Parts: sequence; structure tokens; C-alpha cells
Amino acid sequence: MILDGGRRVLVLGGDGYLGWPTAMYLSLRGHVVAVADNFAKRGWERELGVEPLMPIGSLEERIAAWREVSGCDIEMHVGDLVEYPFVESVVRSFGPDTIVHYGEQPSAPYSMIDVGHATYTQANNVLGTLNVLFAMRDHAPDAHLVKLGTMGEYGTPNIDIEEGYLRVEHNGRSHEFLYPKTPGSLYHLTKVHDSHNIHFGCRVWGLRATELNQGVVYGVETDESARDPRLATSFHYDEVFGTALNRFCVQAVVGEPITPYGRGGQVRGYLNIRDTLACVDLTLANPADRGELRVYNQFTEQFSVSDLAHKVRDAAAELGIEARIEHAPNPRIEAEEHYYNARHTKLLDLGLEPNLLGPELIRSMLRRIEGYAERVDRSKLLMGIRWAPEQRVGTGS
Ligand code: USQ
Repeated sequence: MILDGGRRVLVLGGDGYLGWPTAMYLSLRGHVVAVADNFAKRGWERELGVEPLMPIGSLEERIAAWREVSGCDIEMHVGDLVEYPFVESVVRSFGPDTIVHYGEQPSAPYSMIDVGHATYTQANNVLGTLNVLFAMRDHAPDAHLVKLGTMGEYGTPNIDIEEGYLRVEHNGRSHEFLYPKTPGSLYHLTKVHDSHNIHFGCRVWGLRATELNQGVVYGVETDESARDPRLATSFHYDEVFGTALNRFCVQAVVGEPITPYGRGGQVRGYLNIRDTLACVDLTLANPADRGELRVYNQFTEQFSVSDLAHKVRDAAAELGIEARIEHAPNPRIEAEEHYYNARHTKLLDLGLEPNLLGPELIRSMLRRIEGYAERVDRSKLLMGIRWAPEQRVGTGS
């Protein structure tokens, strides 16, 4: 079923928490979808002894189940973005008009384990994206790159965060630069390096790109993944791949303390996984111009981690679950009280209708997690990865 306006979309990282639901969502909406993945995330999971909350079949099995459930096909390519011949052959053979790029190591703690994990994360993310830019230049110069950046690129500056760019007045002249970045982990830095490389590709080679500087995503499922247990996405709760709200919900369900780190005043932008898909869809329907790098800040609400902990505790109480909050020593070096005001209007202007975080949504997450509570490995909730051997050596800001 190809609807009018259906595009040829290549989803890089199509086996992941966001990539797999995106592939289903876009194929259902009439786009011709191919996914590429090297299953690296499954390797990192084995390395650390962690597993997604819900059992996940192979990508091949999930694609077959999706075809059975929806009648939609997804084409699969297996390979590593760091290998240029693979990237080149996928781009040449599939001929995408849109490339949605999630194919990176996504965890801040993973990048901070030691020098090996830091250099691996930086090489994997930066070189993979550089290969994508070269393949676009030489084989798909008109394609639109939709790249998952992160709100964490900006860090927590003491001024308002704009959407991607900042106009600087200096000695009577002015120029618009990419917004200055002060990220809080070596993973977040990979996305900063990517931003500069993508900006270069647009300025110098005339590529078109949109960076989605996404906040912290929460949610167990999407409309598509909920259609069959075989379509579940890889929801994590462990210290390395689990994100704040998802972890807090799992902690509440299994009776472990909810753990805001340090003083708990760390404010971040958050969004529902369903809104991630809507944002990607809106972005690919409205491509950037040739030579243009647009930047959208992709989140719907700002919360501190203490706010989130209280929201989860209160929603759990309504289900008769007595959750408790215990501030944990902060394994990261980051500002725990700070100014935070990030603009996020561009996706709303395109028509995004946010699914906001209310008690009913948290209760539905808690109920869904309850069904898998016996799979939770409590020893992975806090794994002891530190930003520095001696904590509190820097300010984090
Ligand atoms: N945090 C706690 N307690 C926990 C877990 C986290 O207080 O048990 C705090 C962290 O210290 C941090 C905040 O919650 O201040 C967010 O941490 P997180 O682990 O939820 O998210 P983060 O490491 O920032 O990374 C995640 C994704 C990453 C994405 C990023 C978006 O893993 O891929 O880029 O969210 S953002 O945070 O906007 O940069």
C-alpha cells in the first residue's frame, strides 16, 4: 500500500528502541521502508549482562511478524555504518529520498566506562555518520538526512537554549553560528561532532539535513508495537541503557527505591516515544532545502529528576504500589541545580500534538511493566559506572 506522497525511507539503527517502532510507523503510513543495523546494541547488552524488559526476537522475526500483522514489508540490510562499502552499497541499492539516522551508540554511561568504551563510542558514532554524509554526497545528493541529535549537546548553559543556532554580535558585526555546546558526557559529545560534520556537508556539498535534538524519551510501547508481543521494542531499565522515567517506573513496580541522582534538580526535556515517531514523520514530510541544516529541539516538557520521581511515586500510589524515593549518590558529574530554558517551537509549528506526561500515562506504563516484573534483574538498576575515579572533581557545568 503506497499512499500518494510515500517516500523511500532508510532507517539506520532499525533494530533499536526508536528505530524499530519508527520503521513500523512509517511503513504503515505508506512509505517504502528499509532498515540497516549491525546488531551492535545486542552485543553491548551481552557484554554488560543486561536485557530489555520484554523479550525481543531477531530483527528478521520482527519484520516477518510485522508483515503478518500489518501486511507491510520492511527491507533489511545487515552491516556496520563504520564500513564505508556497506553504507555505499545500501544507499546505492535502496536509493532513499530520506535517511533517518539513529544508528549510534546511545548511552552516556556506556561511553564513560573507560578509555576503550569512550574511543569506541566516538569512533563508532562520528565515523559512521561521516560515512553516511559521503554516501549521500556521491550517491543520493538530493536525499534528506533526518539525524537524531540530542538536547544533551547543549548541556546546561546559564542562558536560554535556542533551536540550533545563536546570533553573535561582535565588534559591531553579527553572524549566526551553531549554538555553542557544553555536553555532559563523551557520548553526548559524539553528537556535537556529528552536528559540525553535518553542517559542513550542508554548507560545502549542498546536502539537506534536519537534526532532531531530542530530549529523554519515555514509554514502553507505541500503537504499532502494542499490536503483538512479537513487535515489542527494546525498553531498558538498567543503569546503562535505561533512561530516567523508564527506570523510575520499573524501580517502583519491583519495590526498589526510585533514584534521583544527587540533589535531583537536573532539568531535562522529555517526550513520549509516540511523539518521537510523530516528529520524525512531520520532519520527513517537510524536508530541508539543499544546503540547509535545520535544527529542531525535540521534546515536549521540561522536568527535574526530582519532579519525575514524585510523579512516579504518586501514580504508583494510585495503583496501590507503595514506592519510595531515595536520592542516590550521583555517578555523573553534572550540575544538580541550574538554569534551564530551552526553546522548542519548530515541531509544534509543523503541527506536533504532544502526548503529555500525566498520571494516567504513568499508570499505564506501570501496569504494562507489572506484566514483566519477574524479568527485572535488580542488580542492574545501579551498576556503579562513574564519570571520574574521584567524584566531584569538576563542576559539570
Ligand atoms: N538520572 C537520575 N537517576 C537515574 C537515572 C538518571 O537522576 O536513575 C538523571 C541523570 O543524572 C541525568 C538525567 O536523569 O541528569 C537524565 O539521564 P538519562 O539517563 O535519562 O538520560 P541521558 O543520559 O541524558 O541520555 C538519554 C539517552 C540519550 C539521549 C538523551 C537525551 O540515553 O541517548 O541523547 O537521553 S538528553 O538527556 O536530552 O540529552
